[in-house]
Amino acid sequence: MKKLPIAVIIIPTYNEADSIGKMIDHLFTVTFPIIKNWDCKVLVVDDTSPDGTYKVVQAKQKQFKNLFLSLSAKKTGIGGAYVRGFRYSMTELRADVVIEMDGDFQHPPRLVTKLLKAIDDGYDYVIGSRKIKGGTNPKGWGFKRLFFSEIGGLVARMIMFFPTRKFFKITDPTSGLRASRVKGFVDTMDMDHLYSKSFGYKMEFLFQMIGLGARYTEIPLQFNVRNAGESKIEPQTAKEIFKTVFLLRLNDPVTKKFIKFGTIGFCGFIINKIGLDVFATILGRFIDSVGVRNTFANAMAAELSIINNFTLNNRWTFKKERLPWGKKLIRKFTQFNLSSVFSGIIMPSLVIGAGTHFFGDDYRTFFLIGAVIFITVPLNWFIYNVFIWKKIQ
Ligand SMILES: Nc1nc2c(ncn2[C@@H]2O[C@H](COP(=O)(O)OP(=O)(O)O)[C@@H](O)[C@H]2O)c(=O)[nH]1
Ligand SMILES: [Mg+2]
Repeated sequence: MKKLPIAVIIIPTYNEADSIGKMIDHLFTVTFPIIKNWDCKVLVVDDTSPDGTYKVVQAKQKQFKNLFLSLSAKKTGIGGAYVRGFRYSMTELRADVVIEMDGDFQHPPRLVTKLLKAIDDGYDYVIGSRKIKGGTNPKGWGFKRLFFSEIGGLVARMIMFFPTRKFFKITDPTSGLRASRVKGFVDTMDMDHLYSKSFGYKMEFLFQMIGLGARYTEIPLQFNVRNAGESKIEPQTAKEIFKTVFLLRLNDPVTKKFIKFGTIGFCGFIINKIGLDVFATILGRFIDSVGVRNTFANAMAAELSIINNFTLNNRWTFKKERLPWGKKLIRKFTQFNLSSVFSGIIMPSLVIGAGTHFFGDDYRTFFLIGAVIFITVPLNWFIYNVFIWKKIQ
Protein backbone atom coordinates (compact mmCIF):
# COMPACT_ATOMS: atom_id res chain seq x y z
CA MET A 1 0.00 0.00 0.00
CA LYS A 2 1.22 3.48 -0.85
CA LYS A 3 2.23 5.48 2.20
CA LEU A 4 0.04 8.48 2.79
CA PRO A 5 1.53 11.93 3.39
CA ILE A 6 1.57 12.94 7.05
CA ALA A 7 -0.37 15.87 8.48
CA VAL A 8 0.28 16.86 12.08
CA ILE A 9 -2.31 18.95 13.88
CA ILE A 10 -0.42 20.90 16.51
CA ILE A 11 -2.42 22.11 19.49
CA PRO A 12 -0.65 24.26 22.06
CA THR A 13 -2.36 24.13 25.42
CA TYR A 14 -2.18 26.02 28.64
CA ASN A 15 -4.95 25.17 31.10
CA GLU A 16 -7.27 23.59 28.56
CA ALA A 17 -8.16 20.51 30.63
CA ASP A 18 -11.86 21.12 30.12
CA SER A 19 -11.73 21.01 26.33
CA ILE A 20 -8.64 19.07 25.21
CA GLY A 21 -10.18 15.63 25.84
CA LYS A 22 -13.27 16.50 23.78
CA MET A 23 -11.06 17.99 21.10
CA ILE A 24 -8.95 14.84 20.79
CA ASP A 25 -12.04 12.60 20.69
CA HIS A 26 -13.64 14.78 18.07
CA LEU A 27 -10.58 14.85 15.83
CA PHE A 28 -9.97 11.09 15.94
CA THR A 29 -13.56 9.92 15.73
CA VAL A 30 -15.31 12.57 13.61
CA THR A 31 -12.76 14.55 11.60
CA PHE A 32 -10.03 12.08 10.63
CA PRO A 33 -12.24 9.19 9.44
CA ILE A 34 -13.48 11.32 6.54
CA ILE A 35 -9.95 12.32 5.47
CA LYS A 36 -8.84 9.47 3.24
CA ASN A 37 -5.67 10.75 1.62
CA TRP A 38 -3.72 11.97 4.65
CA ASP A 39 -2.23 10.19 7.62
CA CYS A 40 -3.37 12.56 10.42
CA LYS A 41 -1.62 12.85 13.75
CA VAL A 42 -2.25 15.12 16.71
CA LEU A 43 0.53 16.73 18.71
CA VAL A 44 -0.40 18.53 21.92
CA VAL A 45 2.26 20.97 23.13
CA ASP A 46 1.71 21.64 26.79
CA ASP A 47 3.72 23.67 29.27
CA THR A 48 2.86 21.49 32.24
CA SER A 49 -0.45 23.29 32.72
CA PRO A 50 -1.35 23.62 36.40
CA ASP A 51 -4.82 22.27 35.66
CA GLY A 52 -3.31 18.98 34.45
CA THR A 53 -4.18 19.27 30.73
CA TYR A 54 -1.28 16.92 29.93
CA LYS A 55 -2.72 14.21 32.17
CA VAL A 56 -5.88 14.20 30.07
CA VAL A 57 -3.69 13.85 26.98
CA GLN A 58 -1.61 11.06 28.52
CA ALA A 59 -4.77 9.13 29.32
CA LYS A 60 -6.04 9.56 25.75
CA GLN A 61 -2.72 8.32 24.35
CA LYS A 62 -3.68 4.81 25.50
CA GLN A 63 -6.67 5.01 23.18
CA PHE A 64 -5.17 6.77 20.14
CA LYS A 65 -1.76 5.72 18.86
CA ASN A 66 -1.47 8.80 16.65
CA LEU A 67 -1.69 11.16 19.60
CA PHE A 68 1.57 12.71 20.79
CA LEU A 69 2.54 15.02 23.61
CA SER A 70 5.43 17.43 23.91
CA LEU A 71 5.71 18.54 27.49
CA SER A 72 7.89 21.33 28.78
CA ALA A 73 8.48 22.23 32.39
CA LYS A 74 8.63 25.95 31.57
CA LYS A 75 5.84 28.14 30.17
CA THR A 76 7.21 29.35 26.85
CA GLY A 77 4.30 31.27 25.37
CA ILE A 78 2.24 30.18 22.38
CA GLY A 79 5.08 31.03 19.95
CA GLY A 80 7.60 29.01 21.91
CA ALA A 81 5.11 26.13 22.02
CA TYR A 82 4.68 26.19 18.24
CA VAL A 83 8.42 26.26 17.61
CA ARG A 84 8.71 23.13 19.73
CA GLY A 85 5.69 21.63 17.99
CA PHE A 86 7.06 22.32 14.49
CA ARG A 87 10.44 20.82 15.35
CA TYR A 88 8.92 17.74 16.95
CA SER A 89 6.62 17.27 13.94
CA MET A 90 9.55 17.35 11.55
CA THR A 91 12.04 15.23 13.46
CA GLU A 92 9.87 12.72 15.30
CA LEU A 93 6.73 12.55 13.20
CA ARG A 94 8.13 13.20 9.68
CA ALA A 95 5.33 15.65 8.94
CA ASP A 96 4.65 16.77 5.36
CA VAL A 97 2.19 19.40 6.55
CA VAL A 98 1.75 21.03 9.95
CA ILE A 99 -1.55 22.53 11.03
CA GLU A 100 -1.83 25.17 13.76
CA MET A 101 -5.05 24.91 15.73
CA ASP A 102 -6.39 26.11 19.09
CA GLY A 103 -7.41 23.57 21.70
CA ASP A 104 -10.58 25.42 22.75
CA PHE A 105 -12.90 24.70 19.77
CA GLN A 106 -12.59 28.30 18.56
CA HIS A 107 -11.27 26.77 15.35
CA PRO A 108 -13.89 24.30 14.09
CA PRO A 109 -12.07 20.94 13.73
CA ARG A 110 -13.96 20.17 10.51
CA LEU A 111 -11.87 22.88 8.79
CA VAL A 112 -8.87 20.53 8.91
CA THR A 113 -10.46 18.86 5.88
CA LYS A 114 -10.63 22.17 4.01
CA LEU A 115 -7.06 23.12 4.92
CA LEU A 116 -5.75 19.81 3.61
CA LYS A 117 -7.89 20.11 0.48
CA ALA A 118 -6.19 23.43 -0.31
CA ILE A 119 -2.79 21.80 0.22
CA ASP A 120 -3.88 19.03 -2.17
CA ASP A 121 -4.71 21.78 -4.66
CA GLY A 122 -1.08 22.86 -4.60
CA TYR A 123 -1.01 25.62 -2.01
CA ASP A 124 1.88 25.72 0.46
CA TYR A 125 0.25 27.91 3.07
CA VAL A 126 -3.43 28.04 3.95
CA ILE A 127 -4.91 30.55 6.40
CA GLY A 128 -8.32 30.40 8.02
CA SER A 129 -9.76 33.89 7.59
CA ARG A 130 -12.58 35.54 9.50
CA LYS A 131 -12.67 38.39 7.02
CA ILE A 132 -13.54 36.71 3.74
CA LYS A 133 -16.98 35.58 2.56
CA GLY A 134 -18.19 32.78 4.80
CA GLY A 135 -15.87 33.72 7.65
CA THR A 136 -17.21 35.21 10.88
CA ASN A 137 -16.20 36.59 14.24
CA PRO A 138 -17.65 35.10 17.43
CA LYS A 139 -21.24 36.13 18.06
CA GLY A 140 -20.45 36.98 21.65
CA TRP A 141 -17.68 39.47 20.96
CA GLY A 142 -18.38 42.96 22.25
CA PHE A 143 -17.59 46.14 20.35
CA LYS A 144 -14.19 46.60 21.97
CA ARG A 145 -12.87 43.15 21.16
CA LEU A 146 -14.22 43.41 17.60
CA PHE A 147 -12.74 46.86 17.13
CA PHE A 148 -9.31 45.75 18.31
CA SER A 149 -9.40 42.65 16.17
CA GLU A 150 -10.43 44.54 13.01
CA ILE A 151 -8.17 47.55 13.42
CA GLY A 152 -5.31 45.47 14.79
CA GLY A 153 -5.45 43.10 11.84
CA LEU A 154 -5.60 45.96 9.36
CA VAL A 155 -2.65 47.81 10.88
CA ALA A 156 -0.59 44.61 11.09
CA ARG A 157 -1.31 43.93 7.41
CA MET A 158 -0.36 47.47 6.46
CA ILE A 159 2.89 47.48 8.36
CA MET A 160 3.93 44.12 6.99
CA PHE A 161 2.80 44.33 3.39
CA PHE A 162 1.54 47.73 2.22
CA PRO A 163 1.51 48.58 -0.69
CA THR A 164 2.18 45.17 -2.21
CA ARG A 165 -0.45 42.72 -3.47
CA LYS A 166 -0.08 40.70 -0.27
CA PHE A 167 -1.68 43.52 1.69
CA PHE A 168 -4.90 42.99 -0.22
CA LYS A 169 -4.72 39.22 -0.44
CA ILE A 170 -4.02 38.39 3.20
CA THR A 171 -7.12 39.53 4.98
CA ASP A 172 -6.57 37.95 8.40
CA PRO A 173 -2.91 38.05 9.46
CA THR A 174 -3.64 37.44 13.14
CA SER A 175 -5.64 34.29 12.52
CA GLY A 176 -4.27 31.24 14.33
CA LEU A 177 -5.66 28.52 12.08
CA ARG A 178 -3.16 27.60 9.40
CA ALA A 179 -1.67 24.78 7.42
CA SER A 180 1.96 24.95 6.25
CA ARG A 181 3.87 22.72 3.89
CA VAL A 182 7.06 21.45 5.48
CA LYS A 183 9.33 20.77 2.50
CA GLY A 184 10.95 23.97 1.30
CA PHE A 185 9.06 26.08 3.84
CA VAL A 186 8.76 25.07 7.48
CA ASP A 187 12.05 23.17 7.17
CA THR A 188 13.79 26.32 5.87
CA MET A 189 12.19 28.79 8.26
CA ASP A 190 14.36 30.47 10.88
CA MET A 191 12.83 29.61 14.24
CA ASP A 192 15.91 30.44 16.31
CA HIS A 193 15.65 34.21 16.10
CA LEU A 194 12.04 35.10 16.72
CA TYR A 195 11.16 38.62 17.84
CA SER A 196 8.24 37.21 19.80
CA LYS A 197 7.65 33.98 21.66
CA SER A 198 4.09 35.01 22.37
CA PHE A 199 1.23 35.75 19.93
CA GLY A 200 3.48 37.82 17.63
CA TYR A 201 4.95 34.54 16.38
CA LYS A 202 1.89 34.29 14.11
CA MET A 203 3.08 37.34 12.17
CA GLU A 204 6.63 36.02 11.98
CA PHE A 205 5.65 32.63 10.60
CA LEU A 206 3.35 34.35 8.11
CA PHE A 207 6.04 36.81 7.04
CA GLN A 208 8.62 34.06 6.66
CA MET A 209 6.38 31.70 4.73
CA ILE A 210 5.44 34.46 2.31
CA GLY A 211 9.10 35.51 2.08
CA LEU A 212 10.04 31.95 1.15
CA GLY A 213 7.68 32.23 -1.78
CA ALA A 214 4.86 30.05 -0.46
CA ARG A 215 1.75 29.85 -2.64
CA TYR A 216 -0.90 30.97 -0.19
CA THR A 217 -4.65 31.11 0.03
CA GLU A 218 -7.37 31.71 2.61
CA ILE A 219 -10.37 29.61 3.56
CA PRO A 220 -13.38 30.98 5.50
CA LEU A 221 -13.07 30.57 9.26
CA GLN A 222 -16.12 30.74 11.51
CA PHE A 223 -14.34 31.71 14.68
CA ASN A 224 -16.33 30.42 17.64
CA VAL A 225 -16.54 31.62 21.18
CA ARG A 226 -14.40 29.66 23.58
CA ASN A 227 -15.74 26.28 24.60
CA ALA A 228 -14.25 26.39 28.09
CA GLY A 229 -11.28 27.88 29.95
CA GLU A 230 -9.89 31.38 29.53
CA SER A 231 -8.23 33.34 26.74
CA LYS A 232 -4.49 33.77 27.16
CA ILE A 233 -4.52 37.04 25.27
CA GLU A 234 -3.11 39.68 27.59
CA PRO A 235 -3.34 43.46 27.49
CA GLN A 236 0.23 43.71 26.19
CA THR A 237 -0.47 41.31 23.32
CA ALA A 238 -1.52 44.06 20.89
CA LYS A 239 1.60 46.07 21.65
CA GLU A 240 3.76 43.02 21.23
CA ILE A 241 2.18 42.22 17.86
CA PHE A 242 2.84 45.75 16.61
CA LYS A 243 6.42 45.64 17.75
CA THR A 244 6.86 42.36 15.93
CA VAL A 245 5.36 43.48 12.61
CA PHE A 246 7.34 46.71 12.73
CA LEU A 247 10.61 44.86 13.27
CA LEU A 248 9.74 42.35 10.55
CA ARG A 249 9.16 45.08 7.99
CA LEU A 250 12.14 47.15 9.09
CA ASN A 251 14.51 44.22 8.77
CA ASP A 252 13.10 43.01 5.50
CA PRO A 253 15.74 43.14 2.73
CA VAL A 254 13.42 45.19 0.49
CA THR A 255 12.91 47.81 3.22
CA LYS A 256 16.65 48.00 3.81
CA LYS A 257 17.14 48.54 0.09
CA PHE A 258 14.47 51.22 0.05
CA ILE A 259 16.10 53.07 2.95
CA LYS A 260 19.44 53.09 1.13
CA PHE A 261 17.72 54.24 -2.06
CA GLY A 262 15.98 57.03 -0.14
CA THR A 263 19.15 58.16 1.60
CA ILE A 264 21.04 58.36 -1.70
CA GLY A 265 18.14 60.19 -3.31
CA PHE A 266 18.19 62.74 -0.54
CA CYS A 267 21.97 63.21 -0.92
CA GLY A 268 21.36 63.72 -4.64
CA PHE A 269 18.90 66.47 -3.87
CA ILE A 270 21.44 68.21 -1.61
CA ILE A 271 24.14 67.89 -4.28
CA ASN A 272 21.77 69.43 -6.80
CA LYS A 273 20.99 72.31 -4.46
CA ILE A 274 24.60 73.08 -3.48
CA GLY A 275 25.79 72.43 -7.04
CA LEU A 276 23.33 74.98 -8.38
CA ASP A 277 24.77 77.70 -6.12
CA VAL A 278 28.39 76.78 -6.81
CA PHE A 279 28.00 76.55 -10.59
CA ALA A 280 25.94 79.75 -10.66
CA THR A 281 28.81 81.55 -8.91
CA ILE A 282 31.45 80.12 -11.23
CA LEU A 283 29.42 80.81 -14.38
CA GLY A 284 28.79 84.32 -13.11
CA ARG A 285 32.24 85.21 -14.44
CA PHE A 286 31.38 84.20 -18.00
CA ILE A 287 27.63 84.56 -18.47
CA ASP A 288 25.84 87.81 -17.78
CA SER A 289 22.24 86.73 -18.19
CA VAL A 290 20.87 85.39 -14.87
CA GLY A 291 18.33 83.14 -16.59
CA VAL A 292 20.78 81.51 -18.97
CA ARG A 293 23.39 81.20 -16.23
CA ASN A 294 21.02 79.40 -13.83
CA THR A 295 19.73 77.11 -16.56
CA PHE A 296 23.25 75.90 -17.26
CA ALA A 297 24.15 75.81 -13.58
CA ASN A 298 21.17 73.62 -12.74
CA ALA A 299 21.74 71.31 -15.69
CA MET A 300 25.31 70.73 -14.50
CA ALA A 301 24.29 70.29 -10.87
CA ALA A 302 21.48 67.90 -11.82
CA GLU A 303 23.90 65.82 -13.88
CA LEU A 304 26.31 65.69 -10.96
CA SER A 305 23.51 64.51 -8.75
CA ILE A 306 22.48 61.88 -11.31
CA ILE A 307 26.06 60.57 -11.47
CA ASN A 308 26.16 60.47 -7.68
CA ASN A 309 22.85 58.57 -7.49
CA PHE A 310 23.87 56.06 -10.10
CA THR A 311 27.28 55.36 -8.59
CA LEU A 312 26.11 55.05 -5.00
CA ASN A 313 23.05 52.94 -5.83
CA ASN A 314 25.24 50.67 -7.94
CA ARG A 315 27.70 50.17 -5.08
CA TRP A 316 25.36 50.16 -2.10
CA THR A 317 21.63 49.73 -2.68
CA PHE A 318 21.99 47.25 -5.51
CA LYS A 319 25.35 45.80 -4.63
CA LYS A 320 24.06 42.29 -5.25
CA GLU A 321 23.02 43.29 -8.77
CA ARG A 322 26.01 45.58 -9.23
CA LEU A 323 26.94 46.45 -12.79
CA PRO A 324 30.69 46.06 -13.37
CA TRP A 325 32.58 48.62 -15.41
CA GLY A 326 32.00 48.08 -19.12
CA LYS A 327 29.67 48.55 -22.07
CA LYS A 328 26.60 47.37 -20.17
CA LEU A 329 27.21 49.86 -17.38
CA ILE A 330 27.45 52.70 -19.88
CA ARG A 331 24.22 51.58 -21.55
CA LYS A 332 22.44 51.34 -18.20
CA PHE A 333 23.82 54.70 -17.11
CA THR A 334 22.41 56.25 -20.27
CA GLN A 335 19.01 54.76 -19.50
CA PHE A 336 19.32 55.92 -15.92
CA ASN A 337 20.09 59.42 -17.11
CA LEU A 338 17.12 59.58 -19.45
CA SER A 339 14.74 58.15 -16.87
CA SER A 340 16.04 60.59 -14.24
CA VAL A 341 15.37 63.50 -16.55
CA PHE A 342 11.85 62.17 -17.07
CA SER A 343 10.99 61.27 -13.46
CA GLY A 344 13.01 63.96 -11.71
CA ILE A 345 12.70 66.95 -14.05
CA ILE A 346 9.96 66.63 -16.68
CA MET A 347 7.28 65.01 -14.50
CA PRO A 348 7.61 67.32 -11.45
CA SER A 349 7.85 70.35 -13.74
CA LEU A 350 4.59 69.43 -15.42
CA VAL A 351 2.90 68.82 -12.06
CA ILE A 352 4.17 72.11 -10.64
CA GLY A 353 3.12 73.91 -13.84
CA ALA A 354 -0.38 72.43 -13.87
CA GLY A 355 -0.83 72.68 -10.08
CA THR A 356 0.14 76.34 -9.85
CA HIS A 357 -1.92 77.12 -12.95
CA PHE A 358 -5.07 75.96 -11.17
CA PHE A 359 -4.30 76.72 -7.53
CA GLY A 360 -1.95 79.68 -7.69
CA ASP A 361 1.75 80.35 -7.19
CA ASP A 362 1.54 79.90 -3.40
CA TYR A 363 1.29 76.16 -3.97
CA ARG A 364 4.64 75.84 -5.76
CA THR A 365 6.48 74.06 -2.91
CA PHE A 366 3.41 71.99 -2.11
CA PHE A 367 3.31 70.59 -5.64
CA LEU A 368 7.07 70.10 -5.73
CA ILE A 369 6.99 67.97 -2.57
CA GLY A 370 3.88 66.12 -3.73
CA ALA A 371 5.40 65.35 -7.13
CA VAL A 372 8.64 64.07 -5.61
CA ILE A 373 6.89 61.83 -3.06
CA PHE A 374 4.15 60.49 -5.29
CA ILE A 375 5.83 60.45 -8.69
CA THR A 376 9.61 60.69 -8.63
CA VAL A 377 10.27 58.32 -5.71
CA PRO A 378 7.92 55.47 -6.74
CA LEU A 379 8.82 55.82 -10.41
CA ASN A 380 12.56 55.74 -9.72
CA TRP A 381 12.19 52.80 -7.34
CA PHE A 382 10.29 50.92 -10.03
CA ILE A 383 12.70 51.80 -12.85
CA TYR A 384 15.80 50.97 -10.78
CA ASN A 385 14.42 47.59 -9.70
CA VAL A 386 12.85 46.55 -12.95
CA PHE A 387 15.09 48.05 -15.63
CA ILE A 388 18.44 49.26 -14.34
CA TRP A 389 19.38 46.70 -11.71
CA LYS A 390 17.20 43.82 -12.72
CA LYS A 391 17.58 40.89 -10.30
CA ILE A 392 20.08 38.39 -11.54
CA GLN A 393 18.15 35.11 -11.68
N1 LIG B 1 1.73 25.56 25.49
C1 LIG B 1 1.21 26.80 25.54
N2 LIG B 1 0.02 27.05 24.98
C2 LIG B 1 -0.48 28.31 25.04
C3 LIG B 1 0.21 29.38 25.67
N3 LIG B 1 -0.55 30.50 25.55
C4 LIG B 1 -1.66 30.14 24.86
N4 LIG B 1 -1.64 28.81 24.56
C5 LIG B 1 -2.65 28.03 23.80
O1 LIG B 1 -2.79 28.59 22.50
C6 LIG B 1 -4.13 28.49 22.05
C7 LIG B 1 -4.65 29.88 21.67
O2 LIG B 1 -4.73 30.70 22.83
P1 LIG B 1 -6.07 31.46 23.24
O3 LIG B 1 -5.93 31.95 24.60
O4 LIG B 1 -7.24 30.57 22.93
O5 LIG B 1 -6.05 32.66 22.26
P2 LIG B 1 -7.34 33.35 21.61
O6 LIG B 1 -8.12 32.28 20.92
O7 LIG B 1 -6.80 34.34 20.64
O8 LIG B 1 -8.08 33.95 22.78
C8 LIG B 1 -4.93 27.85 23.17
O9 LIG B 1 -5.09 26.48 22.88
C9 LIG B 1 -4.04 28.10 24.39
O10 LIG B 1 -4.20 27.13 25.39
C10 LIG B 1 1.47 29.07 26.29
O11 LIG B 1 2.14 29.92 26.89
N5 LIG B 1 1.93 27.79 26.20
MG1 LIG C 1 -8.59 30.51 21.45
